[in-house]
Amino acid sequence: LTLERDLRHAIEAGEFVLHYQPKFHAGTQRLLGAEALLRWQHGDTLVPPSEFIPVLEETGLIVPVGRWVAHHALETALRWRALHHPSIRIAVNLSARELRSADFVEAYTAILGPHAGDQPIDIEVTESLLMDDVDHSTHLLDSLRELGCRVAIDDFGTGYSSLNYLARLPADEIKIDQSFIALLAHSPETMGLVTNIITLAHSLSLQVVAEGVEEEEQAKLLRLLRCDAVQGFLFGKPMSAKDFGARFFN
Ligand code: G
Ligand code: G
Ligand code: MN
Ligand code: NA
Repeated sequence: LTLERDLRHAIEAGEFVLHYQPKFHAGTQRLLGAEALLRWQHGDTLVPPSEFIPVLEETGLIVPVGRWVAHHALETALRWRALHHPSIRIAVNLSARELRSADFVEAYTAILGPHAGDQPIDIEVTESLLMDDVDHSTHLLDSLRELGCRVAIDDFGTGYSSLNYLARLPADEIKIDQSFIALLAHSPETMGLVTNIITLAHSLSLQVVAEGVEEEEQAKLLRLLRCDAVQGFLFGKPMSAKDFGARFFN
């Protein structure tokens, strides 16, 4: 496959880039951090993740690429902290394949361990990924938290986690999937559901982030519901580090 062959060369060729989507405190709208999202600069085209992440996962290339992501996000976070924003955090997404790699803990300890005392990197994992093997996942997430990373459950509400399971997970935050936020202002059922998700999360001492906030009305409702943080096109799309700096650090 041409795609696979091209992806094999993409790391050495320096073709991967990270874009950063800002995340804000819902009440004060203070900038809290960013989510790093992988892009592939292949020739003249910026290839979106939906077109190449499945291939990286199938081939196992996601393991070295994921480590590049962690390393690169760390460098960006350290630079931003030193120059512009002393408490900014950057979250990276982890796929199932990476969590199951034999040397996962060693590899992440090597990258993030030196900053464990003042860790700027957080981790996002999906519910379905964790459900595959709850005991092992719990152990891995504990290791990441020992490195000072905050752990977020991504796309929350789209999987099948039981309450019992959610209470046991070593997580710091849930990110409510954007499909719920899209319906928030138009569906009383969704409004009820999101209200209950936030109450439940807070009762378990989990912070709540709303994803995919596109309209002012959604942001207003989320503030009313005491949602902790917001992310979405209303506040900023994923953008290059340069554009992020120009927009938020001036
Ligand atoms: O912007 P958006 O199209 O960037 O991202 C699409 C999906 O790709 C997201 O749901 C995200 O989980 C996944 N993704 C983006 N960057 C990374 C990455 O660095 N690693 C992994 N494993 N997934 C990523
Ligand atoms: O990791 P995760 O599955 O949460 O990936 C986030 C995805 O959501 C990325 O593809 C990102 O570009 C996209 N995204 C972020 N904010 C918005 C938004 O406000 N609206 C829509 N439609 N997509 C968004
Ligand atoms: Mn994510
Ligand atoms: Na998500």
